[in-house]
Amino acid sequence: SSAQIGVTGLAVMGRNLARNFARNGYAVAVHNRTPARTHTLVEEFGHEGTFVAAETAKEFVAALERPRRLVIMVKAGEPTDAVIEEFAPLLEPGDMIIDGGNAHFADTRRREKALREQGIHFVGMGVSGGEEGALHGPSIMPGGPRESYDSLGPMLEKISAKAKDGSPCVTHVGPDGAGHFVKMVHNGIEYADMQLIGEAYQLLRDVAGYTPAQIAEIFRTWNTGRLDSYLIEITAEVLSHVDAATGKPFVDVVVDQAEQKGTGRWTVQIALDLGVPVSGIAEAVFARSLSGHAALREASRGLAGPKATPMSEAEAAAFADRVEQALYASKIVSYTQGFHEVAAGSEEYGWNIDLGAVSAIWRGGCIIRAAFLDRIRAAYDARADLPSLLSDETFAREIADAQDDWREVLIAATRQGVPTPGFAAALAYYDALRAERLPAALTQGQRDYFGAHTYRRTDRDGSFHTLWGGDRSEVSA
Ligand code: NBP
Repeated sequence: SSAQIGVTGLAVMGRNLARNFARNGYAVAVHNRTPARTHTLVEEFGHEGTFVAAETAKEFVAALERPRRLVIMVKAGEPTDAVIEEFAPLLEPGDMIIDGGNAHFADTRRREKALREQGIHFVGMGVSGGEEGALHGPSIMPGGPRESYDSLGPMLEKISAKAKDGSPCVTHVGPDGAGHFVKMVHNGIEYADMQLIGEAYQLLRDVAGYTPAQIAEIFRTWNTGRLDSYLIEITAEVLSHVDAATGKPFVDVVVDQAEQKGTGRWTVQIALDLGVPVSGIAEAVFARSLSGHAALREASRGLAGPKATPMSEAEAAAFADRVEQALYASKIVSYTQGFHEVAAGSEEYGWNIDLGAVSAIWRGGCIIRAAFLDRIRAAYDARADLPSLLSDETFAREIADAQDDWREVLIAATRQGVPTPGFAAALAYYDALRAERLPAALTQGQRDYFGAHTYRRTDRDGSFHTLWGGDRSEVSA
């Protein structure tokens, strides 16, 4: 028993995570259901560090020093349960199972509870950054029992991405499913970011008339400012790429139907359960789903749209600046919504999640890494119980400065018939939150009319009902 950590499940993610541990000086036991993967790993990368190849579950467990730390990196869902069932009987109290897959946090809660009864520490660990991140440093979101972090944390801190200030992009997020919950919301925010960037691209193309190559340059410029982020950077790369076979912009030869694996959808489903308005994330999920309805889109091709009005060069340049403002303001709103969901999940499940720490570990390694997250961290550092990111003075001021352009962009989009569900949902959320009065008062009146659902009054405590079918007098309910 010589390995400090073990990884089972050696597809792209597991293999790279195992190599990352080994490159950082840890002896790593490696195992995979199909042993060929294990041998390939050791043959190809054995020189990078100390690997202990195990063919069977027994060998694997025997290779680990105690308390054992066993990382599972298999397909989420049933395979994870299968692996836990195989290994748990071989473990002893105090040992640790760490699930680095994209598990649903409810599954993580169930598994943590079952394993706790056997004295095994179960750590649901969100990992972001794709295969490159797994190898060079991902953002890591471990949940599970606090004490497991005492021994696991330092190892994770070593292999994780580092933020610009050098701090590791990992923290103990909270008990049981907290880590996977936060990873889920990370992915939801990622969907929203990608949708907003997509809308910006489409506006620059269809309203301003720029080519993909010109838009790539615009994104490159944006990436030197407050939008500086991994997603903006790769957007410029994708837009400037030319298809070798046709000589056309790559983006024009790709089928425009976006796929999804499910974490964005979960974010919205859970938000609905928690009653958190994540309209921007929901629009991003729906936009992908709409894009995939090929037959429906085909059937709708001939529907009427507005007449196109081309822009002059000067108008286009001014419009591009406005789009940057709209994108930035919408981004603030989607992060506001995402952090609201994390706060609501934390409250519902008693996780006590530190929102500032969450934004700090997203600064490096993960897909949504961005300079922007430093500002979110600063906002929560200044006030840990911030009711919403929009209540932070800096963000409020930035939106105040951006809002005229944001509205202009949506007017232009509407006039030219360019769909901008993300920008529009973000602005509607902003306007609704700041509104003095909402039509919800009318909704309450309607509900009371048809269903005697009662309402509260602005001037007195209590619940009331109007006798709509009678003399319309009011009674206390
Ligand atoms: P996959 O999700 O493609 O899973 C393949 C691995 O699962 C192989 O090692 C396979 O073993 C193993 N496996 C399966 Br499938 N069923 C099994 C079973 N019943 N018992 C034991 N092993 C089983 O791998 P991945 O893309 O490396 O992702 C691993 C995890 O990391 C997933 O949960 C994924 O959602 C998550 N994740 C992925 C990314 C990413 O960018 N790809 C990012 C973040 C998180 P075999 O070799 O014997 O078939």
